[in-house]
Amino acid sequence: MSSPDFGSDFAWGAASSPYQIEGGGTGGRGESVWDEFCRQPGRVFGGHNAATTCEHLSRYKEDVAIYREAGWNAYRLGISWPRVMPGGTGAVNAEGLDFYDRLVDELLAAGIRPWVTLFHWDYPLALYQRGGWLNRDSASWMADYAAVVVSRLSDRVRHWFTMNEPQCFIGLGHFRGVHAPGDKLGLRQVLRAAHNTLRAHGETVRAIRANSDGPGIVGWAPSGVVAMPASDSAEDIAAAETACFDMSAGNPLGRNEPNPLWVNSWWSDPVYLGRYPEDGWLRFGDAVPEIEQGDMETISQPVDFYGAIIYTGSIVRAGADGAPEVVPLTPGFPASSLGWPILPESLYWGPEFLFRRYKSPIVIGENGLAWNDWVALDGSIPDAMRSDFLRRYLSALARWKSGGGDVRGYFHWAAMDNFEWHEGYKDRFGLVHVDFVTGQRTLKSSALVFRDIIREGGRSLFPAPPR
Ligand code: IFM
Repeated sequence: MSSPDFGSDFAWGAASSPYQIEGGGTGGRGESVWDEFCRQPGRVFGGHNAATTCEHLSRYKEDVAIYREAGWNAYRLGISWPRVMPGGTGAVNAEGLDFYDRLVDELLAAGIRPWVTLFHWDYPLALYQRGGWLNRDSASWMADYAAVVVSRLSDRVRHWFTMNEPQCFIGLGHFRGVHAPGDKLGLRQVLRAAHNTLRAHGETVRAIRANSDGPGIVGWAPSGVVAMPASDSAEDIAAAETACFDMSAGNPLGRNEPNPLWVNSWWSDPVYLGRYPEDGWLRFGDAVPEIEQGDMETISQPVDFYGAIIYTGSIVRAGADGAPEVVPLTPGFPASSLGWPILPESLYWGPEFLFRRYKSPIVIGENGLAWNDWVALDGSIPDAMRSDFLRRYLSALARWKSGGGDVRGYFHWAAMDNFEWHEGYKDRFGLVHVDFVTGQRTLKSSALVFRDIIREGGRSLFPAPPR
């Protein structure tokens, strides 16, 4: 295996989403399901909300300047649908669209390529009131909105994600009810909403291609279970690969998760292979969605990359009959402040298994660490755990790349500390520290480590540290 060379085209950067950083219900933005959710007592930790958050809306120039200082050549930003179209469809809020126009210009002037996500969970409340993702029209609502954004920005923006983690806004938002809109629908309705979400992705891909001013590079950003083998034996590797995609009730990941919809194949087989996985179809029985003529063709519009979102995973071995079996983590196993196990090899095996099945270049859409960082007496933010996390995870990715893996970009989550949905502000994910009282931004130590990695093209990352 040679030393990794990520190449000069590799996208190195960090990610954010509009609702989590923008703040300010001003500027003509319409309400989203998250505004309504935050108002409901008990929904969000400490009663926090995103009314102010990072004030990125007014401080975006300062933010782009610090991103530049951090050495990124790319930045994954999201567009707020209700900021562009306050009612979800129809009238466009010129002030909202102008904001993204200026942001894109500012990024380009700083030498940072914008990778734009069209939908990152702040669903327009007005559309939810019209049935939301349960309504078949939701697919064209999203495509119409996307067409407006793409028509305006595609003379400068080349890279697009249609949506971020449908597994979360459907699974957590419409099944488990812990995210907005807080619904606990039955499986049949959840699968219908998921199907419409997939149709919306496909129609949005079409809208991007049809309205682009230049050649667009289009993908999406799903999450899903990542299993990594307990050993290098062929049996354990096969068992881990099976666990990533097998929808049968015998899949230990599919069974133990509260939501079997985290298994990758339910979402990604339709997009990349043009069909739902047969074992999932059997498992869900009468609850499966109605498929109309043309739906699968819409959903499987060709895309250019797989924007994998990977934070953690499970260790899996082959059981007595070869079937996957989860290896329990030892007591005190390293974990983030949110309790997510630290498993750097997920950034080797996740891309490996996803690429084997879908044959699409990988872009790491998100990867990062929640931690309770604070400002030290000397004014620095010595987040040693995040620096170590970065080196370990990126080393695993470098090892995959060195072995021939096709990875085109890495976006750390998050660009800056922000509103972590129902967890409020108690955990920090940023490379940039934000003081939520004064608004002051400071690069954390990990941002400097990341900058060094970027400057040397990742060459110090190899070989990967031991598991
Ligand atoms: O903050 C979120 C982000 O919005 C989507 N992916 C996971 C992150 C951490 O929970």
